[in-house]
Amino acid sequence: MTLTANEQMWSDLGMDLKPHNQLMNALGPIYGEIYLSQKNRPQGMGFYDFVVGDIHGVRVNELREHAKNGGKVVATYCVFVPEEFCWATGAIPVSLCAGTQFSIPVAEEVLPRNTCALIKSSYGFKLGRLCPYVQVSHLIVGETTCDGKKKMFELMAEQHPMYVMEVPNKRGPAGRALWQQEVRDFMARIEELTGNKITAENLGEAIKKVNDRRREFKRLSSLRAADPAPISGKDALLATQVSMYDDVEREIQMMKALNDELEERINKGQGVAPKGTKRILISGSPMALPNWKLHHIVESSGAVIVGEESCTGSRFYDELVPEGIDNLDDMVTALADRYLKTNCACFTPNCERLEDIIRMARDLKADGVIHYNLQFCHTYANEAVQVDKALDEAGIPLLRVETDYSDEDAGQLKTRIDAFLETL
Ligand code: BJ8
Repeated sequence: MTLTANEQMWSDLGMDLKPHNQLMNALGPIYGEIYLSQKNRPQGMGFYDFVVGDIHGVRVNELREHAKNGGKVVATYCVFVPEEFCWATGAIPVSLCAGTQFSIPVAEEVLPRNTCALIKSSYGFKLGRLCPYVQVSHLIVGETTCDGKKKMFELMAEQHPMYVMEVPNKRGPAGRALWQQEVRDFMARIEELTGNKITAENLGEAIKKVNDRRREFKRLSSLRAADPAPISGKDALLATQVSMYDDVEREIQMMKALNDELEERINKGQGVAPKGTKRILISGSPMALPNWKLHHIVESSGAVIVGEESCTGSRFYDELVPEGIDNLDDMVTALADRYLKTNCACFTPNCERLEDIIRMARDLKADGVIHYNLQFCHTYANEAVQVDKALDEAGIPLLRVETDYSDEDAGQLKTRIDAFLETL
């Protein structure tokens, strides 16, 4: 049988071609139904359609070429991992997909079924040899954010070179000291992997670049405050998901062009849904590519999503690393402090997240918030009780949903979301 160029590449990367082809064949129609069926999309989304159209091809090929030329690829699962060290040393960081039901059955042969879908999907991609980004990477970086993840990483270490960063549970002086050391240890590990030294100069450049991408995402977020909304929540989510594994400079360009176009649309009063459409803020667990389930249901019910308080949303871009520091040690300290501001439910207490949700709901003029919880994620499920209380006090309507990646509960979710939208 003759292999296509992509199939040859996947085969060279040691992937299991048969199930992988099934995954690729399934993705096209799903994308068509969820994304391409939308009306009034910004032209700037054409780039993201192109990326998803060859999701395991063109970018993987770039990474492979980079590796052939002696470069390193560092795969990550969490926004706690400081990607700046990778860019500074010429390594390429890629955030791994963990958002599909497809990779879960193989994971459930090993992991307990009552584990969160994100963990099972991540593990299944490696175990089933279904993800070329995992295969092409020289190192996977995990973190101790939740118990399920850290135990899964021990198993994954049997399959792939792993490095795990310890994230503290509290942000006090002891937690900060631990994190400062963890960040420095990770920096040393990246220097060792790449054979390149981190200097004030190359780190300063990397900080500026990643901040520039964050600035474009912050700009996108503020543009989404317009009514009518200039872009759907689905499209904004997709741009975020893709930029987590794409080249940082290309993303700055693409996002800038998209934002310029959205600004024009706002000036002309154009949007993706009529003025006055119900506006929803999503808050909670991250939605790793290609998890578009909740956004699709909400927007198919006639509302528009205007923001995501999530690691595939504001937690990815809100905080900038301070620039203009010329001493390497101070630079690393400032960088570590920036990452410690990630308001993940793994922290106790995590009051800052409650403040973020309320601020975002107000800034984006959301009519209501949907709290998204991946089933079996205890940190977010328990924190949702406090989110409920804080939003109640702030007079912001909230719906709490708990789901996974399967379609089994889609009908039931839609009924609940329709009912919630009616009350707004
Ligand atoms: S900084 S949210 S990306 S840890 S959903 S695996 S917590 S059981 S993903 Fe996360 Fe980093 Fe925090 Fe963000 Fe565990 Fe919960 Fe699953 Fe989770």
